[in-house]
Amino acid sequence: MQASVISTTPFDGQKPGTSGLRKKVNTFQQPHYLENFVQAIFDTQIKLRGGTLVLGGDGRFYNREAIQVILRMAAANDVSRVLVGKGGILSTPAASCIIRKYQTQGGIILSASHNPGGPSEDFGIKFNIDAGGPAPESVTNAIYERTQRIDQYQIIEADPVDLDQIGECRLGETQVQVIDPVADYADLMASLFDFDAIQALFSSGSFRMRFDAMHAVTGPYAIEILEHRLGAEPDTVMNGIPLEDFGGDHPDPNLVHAHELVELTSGAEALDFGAASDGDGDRNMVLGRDFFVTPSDSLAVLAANAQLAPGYKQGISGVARSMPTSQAADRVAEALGVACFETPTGWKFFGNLLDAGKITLCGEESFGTGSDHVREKDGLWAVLFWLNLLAVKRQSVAEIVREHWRRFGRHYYTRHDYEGVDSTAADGLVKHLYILLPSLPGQQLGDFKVAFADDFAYTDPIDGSVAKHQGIRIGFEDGSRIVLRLSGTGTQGATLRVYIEQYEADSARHDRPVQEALAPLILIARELAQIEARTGRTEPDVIT
Ligand code: VG1
Ligand code: CO
Repeated sequence: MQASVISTTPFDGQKPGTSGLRKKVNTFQQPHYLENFVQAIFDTQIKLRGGTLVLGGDGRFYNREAIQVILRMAAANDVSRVLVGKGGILSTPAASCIIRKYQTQGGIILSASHNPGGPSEDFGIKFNIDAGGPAPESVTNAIYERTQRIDQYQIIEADPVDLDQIGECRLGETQVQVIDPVADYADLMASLFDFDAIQALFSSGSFRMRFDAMHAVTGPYAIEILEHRLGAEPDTVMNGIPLEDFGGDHPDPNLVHAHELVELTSGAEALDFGAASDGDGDRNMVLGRDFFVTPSDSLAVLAANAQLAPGYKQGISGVARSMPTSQAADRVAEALGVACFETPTGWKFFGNLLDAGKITLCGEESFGTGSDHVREKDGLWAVLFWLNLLAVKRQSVAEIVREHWRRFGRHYYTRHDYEGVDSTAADGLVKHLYILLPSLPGQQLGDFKVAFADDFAYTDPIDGSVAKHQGIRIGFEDGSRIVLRLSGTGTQGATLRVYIEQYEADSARHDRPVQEALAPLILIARELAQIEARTGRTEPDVIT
């Protein structure tokens, strides 16, 4: 079949952010917009010619149309085989699993993750390399550069592929396989966790849980694993049917957007365990009875208890956390005598460390936790890890975390997000801080003395690549920190994220309300950054 060569001109701003290219749906719907970006992937990722591509998305609005376009472009660009998820749907961690398991040359994932979906909401696309992880900056920069010069793309004319039937078909010379990714992913989970112990916990009759799939991609995976393989009660999975608009909500597993689950785990009738994941299934939130596990703590607890899960019984080689994530994991690494790495925000920075075997576990404060089993953060994996701990320890979530704090101390932690801020004001705020930074060390701010203040840069220990301007860190002598950075996943204006952390060794002081415990540092951050004066905001939009 002859491929058509279509003339095109570059679009501004096709630069991937923290995790791929994310824009409003109507931006992607412009003629040639998606095609230009996809052609830039094929032009720069030459291993895909003659190779195998994994393709799927989180099922949001425009997913199906985009899949059909990418399939016809893959055929025109000599990709020999495409593995596409049934219905065009693949969770991000399942895509990573499939890329690795079938030794493919990479994958294209269509997702805007936790951002809302629908005709006037968000869409996204990203490329994952053959190791299964999000493309490193060298690759995303090459793709971006190509989008700035692109003048044509290739596509074949063909009828749409039936995405709803498992099976094979040909599109030109390209073999398209519609696969059921749930089984491969579930098998991987069964190889890592003690399914017998979790099954026994579920059948004990004394344990009640819910998993909130938030009408996003994990529903089918969670139903198969939790209800079918592990014998959890039917209806353990709530909002389990993926919808194009996620039921009109933000598929963002935090205390604000997963409030239904929060209510189920609070009060007299509270469940023992609640968990949720996001639009594309890579994030997780873990709740106990009247208890919220901060993602930074979750990473630390999993690291400290890793050997209780069969997949990690040999122990861990090291851990990594993104820079704004609390230092709770650092203390565990120190106790275990393993390395702890501090990387910029975004999962792509963990890839080399995982590939080199330097780390086994990694995580981000933004509800992301994962390990070397795939190269993405993995929501259900984290939930199963917690279930494995609960089943083996026979303690409540709160008991496990409190015991952890008694041993390692507590890192009080919060993140304040100011969304949809005027971009010029946000840039001005960051510039103001850059100017302030050199004068801060040694200064006394309230009860806190500044130990260091910098514009975080990271040199990858494996390939020596350098990532600059990854956020502003202000560290105090007692180990407390204020971190500020602008989001790289938003689609409207700027989002300012302010991260606050304070260490408390004394277990008599581990039960304070978080916002109260951190109030002095929160105030210092607001004043230093002149948040109100520069953005007009007196309160954050989201507090996690
Ligand atoms: C946010 C989080 C970051 C995460 C990224 C992608 O990025 O802070 O930790 O890796 O989202 O997560 P930003 O630049 O908006 O702060 V997901 O679940 O969107 O793939
Ligand atoms: Co996500």
